[in-house]
Amino acid sequence: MVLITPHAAHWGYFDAVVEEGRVIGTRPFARDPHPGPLIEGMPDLVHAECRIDRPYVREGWLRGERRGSARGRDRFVPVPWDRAVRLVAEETARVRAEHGDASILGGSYGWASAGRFHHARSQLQRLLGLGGGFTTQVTNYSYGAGMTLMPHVLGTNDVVTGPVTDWRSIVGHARLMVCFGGLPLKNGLVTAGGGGAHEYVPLMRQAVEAGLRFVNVSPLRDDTAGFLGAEWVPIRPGGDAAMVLAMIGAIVAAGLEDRKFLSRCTTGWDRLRAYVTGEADGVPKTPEWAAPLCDVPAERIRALALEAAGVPTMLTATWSIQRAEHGEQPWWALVALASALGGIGKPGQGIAFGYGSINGMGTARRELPTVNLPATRNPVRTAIPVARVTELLERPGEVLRYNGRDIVLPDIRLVFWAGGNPFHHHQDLNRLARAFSRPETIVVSEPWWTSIARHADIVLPATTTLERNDIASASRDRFLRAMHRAVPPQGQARNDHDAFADVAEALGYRERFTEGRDEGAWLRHLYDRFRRACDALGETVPDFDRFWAEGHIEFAPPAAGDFVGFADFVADPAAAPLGTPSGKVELYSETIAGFGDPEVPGHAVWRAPREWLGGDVSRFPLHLLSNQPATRLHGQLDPARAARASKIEGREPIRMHPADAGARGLAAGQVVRVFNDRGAALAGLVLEEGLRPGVVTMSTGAWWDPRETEAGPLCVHGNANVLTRDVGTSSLGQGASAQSCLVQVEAWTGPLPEVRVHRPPAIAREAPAGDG
Ligand SMILES: Nc1nc2c(c(=O)[nH]1)N[C@H]1C(S)=C(S)[C@@H](COP(=O)(O)OP(=O)(O)OC[C@H]3O[C@@H](n4cnc5c(=O)[nH]c(N)nc54)[C@H](O)[C@@H]3O)O[C@H]1N2
Ligand SMILES: Nc1nc2c(c(=O)[nH]1)N[C@H]1C(S)=C(S)[C@@H](COP(=O)(O)OP(=O)(O)OC[C@H]3O[C@@H](n4cnc5c(=O)[nH]c(N)nc54)[C@H](O)[C@@H]3O)O[C@H]1N2
Ligand SMILES: [Mo]
Repeated sequence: MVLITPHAAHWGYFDAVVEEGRVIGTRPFARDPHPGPLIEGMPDLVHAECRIDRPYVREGWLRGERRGSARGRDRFVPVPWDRAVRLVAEETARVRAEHGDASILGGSYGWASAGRFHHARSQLQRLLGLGGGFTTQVTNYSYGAGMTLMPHVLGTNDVVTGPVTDWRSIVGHARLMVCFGGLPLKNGLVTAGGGGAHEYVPLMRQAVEAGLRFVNVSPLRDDTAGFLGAEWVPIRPGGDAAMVLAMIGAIVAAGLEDRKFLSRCTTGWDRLRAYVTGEADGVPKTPEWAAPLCDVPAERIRALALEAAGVPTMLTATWSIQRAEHGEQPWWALVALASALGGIGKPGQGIAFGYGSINGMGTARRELPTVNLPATRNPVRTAIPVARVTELLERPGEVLRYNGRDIVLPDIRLVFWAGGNPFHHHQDLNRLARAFSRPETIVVSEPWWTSIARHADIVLPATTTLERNDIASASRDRFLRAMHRAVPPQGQARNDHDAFADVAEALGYRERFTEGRDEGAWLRHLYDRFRRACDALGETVPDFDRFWAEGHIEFAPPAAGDFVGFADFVADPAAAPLGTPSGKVELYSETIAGFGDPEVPGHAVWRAPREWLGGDVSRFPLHLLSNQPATRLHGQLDPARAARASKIEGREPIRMHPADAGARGLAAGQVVRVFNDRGAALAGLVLEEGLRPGVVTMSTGAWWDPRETEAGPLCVHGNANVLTRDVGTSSLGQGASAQSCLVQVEAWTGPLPEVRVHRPPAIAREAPAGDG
């Protein structure tokens, strides 16, 4: 018998097709105007060979080998669930008692899966919060630098997270859209929390029909869809701030800055202007100054600036351009450019970040409540910016400077991760692995044998979403989805909530953790809260049973009226001030200047990154961009069909300009070694005309498969993060700076090592009962 059940993933809503207890296929959500192909990988995931079939404990850990041990290389010993639960409970209790609650790291950054009740990180933080607290992580890898900066500049992060000026407004009013980093279609495949509507392709087509001209300022031509007919400006990676400051310089030189807007709505223009004209430092930021930095011809920069000053212009940048050293600066400079153009708050104009970074940015929708597991209090106050995790483990007791504060790094003894993979998301993995040998115990909950599971001491096998009931709900989507359980738990996998409830029981607080509810009762409870919140806004939604039976709810988009970011503020800055100290757009921030870091002064500046093509390229002459994968979501779906089909000889593709390949005697389809002083990876060569020479791209997400070689550690599969540098964007944002990375590429001449990472690791025989 074939069963069809409603379900959802970050990569789209779908119906699961189930036969005899196995997921055999998927059908896209009927209401999705432009469903993506990644949902087709669901059967591969649920029934993957690399599912964790039961709980395990690392062999050496059982022998008492804790700090500085062979984590990541040891064998795993199968243990029964009750023993795994007891070990987790005893370890957390021991570490709390001996070292204090802050010595547990429970930040657990990561995307986990769609479905808001079984959201792994929320469940884990509930467990650890009720148990006494934990050191947590703030900000994110996506836009950590930008989200720390923007409250100083605009008093809000709406310009990054939304709501942003919507596409209807852009289509109706803009004539030019300048896109730093482009508007990559691949990024629109995913919606955090699961999305029912992929509307960006139809929306962009409307923009083309309306005659909007697009400019793609990016090293990669494909960052805008062919049908946009965009002009391609192949900028040097990391050069954006120079180009944008020079555009402001050209506008000022032509006397075209919008003085009325600048005086009504901004503060600090005089300071920025003095920097741009060179009065402040003797260096006028002209297009001729910027050209050798960003490697865009001066005339092109000037012409684009003057064009933007003459027609209604929308500016945007992807989140990626701030994921680089000094990544705060191009974003701040873009806010300044939008201010000089006077477009902020006007229909179809101004600035917003991320139209090309994720699905749902700029789709017309109403701001409605979402379904979420409410957070519990965390009694521990220590929080680190998420991307400083290696430093946290490396230098306990030392100080980390972040956003004007000094954070004293705690001494982490136990790490608990559920729903994220630092061996996917973090930079310089060889260094991270060394740092991960320092804690005494690592506990990981995972459905698959990902690299974080392989670096655990205690491994808890989690269900996938298809093995449980849940509700998908995303702030950037207009649907809400019932996620019906489609198949029984695979192997001994359990829901994070159930496993953690047992840990809570062993520690004496099951009732506080579950509040006496099981899965079904929780879903009703969360839905009812949501329904009441909708009621309060005058929005009627069906009761739980009807929602569950029908499979989804739709909130119709607003019938008319475009959303324009900052419209209220610009209409009357005194009546609707921004949340900045001055109430205006801060082109100069006294607060940031007061932090006293000469690298991050009070206004946007040009600062050259340490690794880029404008600097020393004698040893590593290629700039590596590790962008988001078209075939996956991060490390998720790497074992599924789309990602597998994209590999070359089983290796992750690296894209390179034919001229760079020719100079190295390399041919398409060949396996190459990509390397720098931090690490090396094998990859399969793809030649790409639409790539700026000197730049190579390798998408993130190939599971890390490290081997020791005479020349040092080698990832035989092609994980870009063995190459990236692990340093904060600056003392302000401390964001990830993965995009500032130089490498060299050469032919791989040795025998091809087997990629083993999609199979389970070495398993030892079952441990005799009683020890450990
Ligand atoms: N070089 C480079 N690195 C980057 C980036 C880059 O641009 N370049 N981008 C960064 C960005 S923006 C991000 S957001 C991060 C993403 O980094 P992550 O969010 O950490 O990556 P994912 O692979 O999505 O990790 C989610 C993990 O949760 C697990 N999981 C899924 N469902 C469940 C569940 O129900 N229970 C449990 N226990 N586990 C579950 C999955 O198997 C997966 O391993 O990567 C960052 N890293
Ligand atoms: N299919 C798919 N979609 C995703 C994700 C995924 O894993 N898979 N991840 C999601 C997540 S978590 C996030 S945070 C977003 C991230 O969204 P983004 O950060 O916007 O995505 P990226 O692909 O890293 O970068 C977009 C493009 O920016 C360009 N770029 C890089 N460096 C520079 C530079 O210095 N200057 C200029 N001008 N351009 C540059 C690159 O060519 C790259 O293709 O994507 C989301 N969407
Ligand atoms: Mo992200």
